[in-house]
Amino acid sequence: MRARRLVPLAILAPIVLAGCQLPSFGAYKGATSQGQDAYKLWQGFFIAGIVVGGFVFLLIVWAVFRYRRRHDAVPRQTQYRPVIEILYTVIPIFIVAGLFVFTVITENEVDAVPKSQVTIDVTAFQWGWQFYYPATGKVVIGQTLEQPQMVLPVNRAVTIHLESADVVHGFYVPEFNFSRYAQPGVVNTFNFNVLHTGVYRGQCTQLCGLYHSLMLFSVRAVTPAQFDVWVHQTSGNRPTIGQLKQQIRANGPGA
Ligand SMILES: [Cu+2]
Repeated sequence: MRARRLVPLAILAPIVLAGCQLPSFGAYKGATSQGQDAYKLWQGFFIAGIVVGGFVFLLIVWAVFRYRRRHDAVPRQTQYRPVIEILYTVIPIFIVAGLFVFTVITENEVDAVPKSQVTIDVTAFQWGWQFYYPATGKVVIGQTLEQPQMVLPVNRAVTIHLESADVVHGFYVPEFNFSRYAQPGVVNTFNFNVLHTGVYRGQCTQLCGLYHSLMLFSVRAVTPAQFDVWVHQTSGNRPTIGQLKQQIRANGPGA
């Protein structure tokens, strides 16, 4: 009888588990090595959640059927089960401790700033972005609909110094699984190791005023050779942050 009940489970299990072969659980796989670390942590958390949630769900279903109402008889009442009580206290503590340890390991990997070959100073302002390359003096700047583009090389460590010229902004690149505050007077430093060439959209994630929703940018990852050519091209006469802010105030967003 028991064995017969297990047959549907044995059929269902591979089908359900097969879905777990490529589980992204709605997250980006990460176009940077740091983003991939965050992605792996996300996967681990999600699988842990499925295991715990599935176990709790099975217990609920079991209790519902095992102790459903029968002949108005009160079921046998029990209390003080030290073994079970210790288990349901200790196991969750171990689960939380495990999640904590993996989180700390991932945070240390994502926040590590080893020496890099490329440095970019990113300044957020109302409402746009400036990307400054101190090695060559190259500047990219643009507001709202101009969507300025930060160019960086793949397969090289790139260090970003992020700050704000006015209020708090958020520097967010979804495909990097990465977001940081851009704060006035505080420089946030982090590294990107981009793995694949391509264009990745970015946006401000901190409500920062009238044209916050238009505060967009993109990141273009190119080969190191292409980057070296690009970063040595002169950027020409670029407006300053102050000029762009005046322009937005006078004419609204856009070029
Ligand atoms: Cu902003």
